[in-house]
Amino acid sequence: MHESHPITDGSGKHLELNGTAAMITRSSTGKRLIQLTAGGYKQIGSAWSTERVDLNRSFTTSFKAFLHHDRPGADGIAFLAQGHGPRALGGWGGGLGYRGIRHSVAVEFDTYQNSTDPSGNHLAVVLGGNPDRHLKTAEVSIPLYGKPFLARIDYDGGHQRLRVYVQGLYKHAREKLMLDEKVDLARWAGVSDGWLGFTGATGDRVSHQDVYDWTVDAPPA
Ligand SMILES: [Ca+2]
Repeated sequence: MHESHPITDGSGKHLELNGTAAMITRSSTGKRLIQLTAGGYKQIGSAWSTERVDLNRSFTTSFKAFLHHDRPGADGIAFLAQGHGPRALGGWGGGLGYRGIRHSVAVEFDTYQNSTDPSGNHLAVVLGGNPDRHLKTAEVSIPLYGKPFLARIDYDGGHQRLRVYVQGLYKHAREKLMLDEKVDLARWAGVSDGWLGFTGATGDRVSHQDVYDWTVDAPPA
């Protein structure tokens, strides 16, 4: 096994930030986090690791997310493996910041029900940067909005299987497997060595959308 290394090391130097994305320090804890959107309307942010990952091999990544505001908000965030590069940035609102990032596989954490969505609290695997077409969706048993949660995404390069686990960040919370799909990351990204990271967006409703404690455990590309 290879070592797991944190991407958000405090300095943010291994990250490329676009749109409204910024490294901020949460005042209550002093913790550094990636703020994808900052509570305004029609905001779009993305954050990518500048270190590429071999998408033909297995990797594991985990992160915590806190999507919050003082009232019901939108639209959510997505984790992507993509082949465009560290400046990739997609569409706002229901596009979750990845609409139009064509060479990609997205795992969305969607907090607002658009017409093509099953609910306002779902996960989905999406191919080709088109959030109107889900390869697979899953209802989440914990709220994605208003409370922080932990997500773990495993990719089995040998069997081309993507598994997504979610866990609440409260005492005795248990990790649950939410999605288990066959998907060829390198094929959809259009490259062998791709970029991992996050997108997030707001529309007519707003949200603060923060990602922190992000680690990637992968062989070097
Ligand atoms: Ca949505």
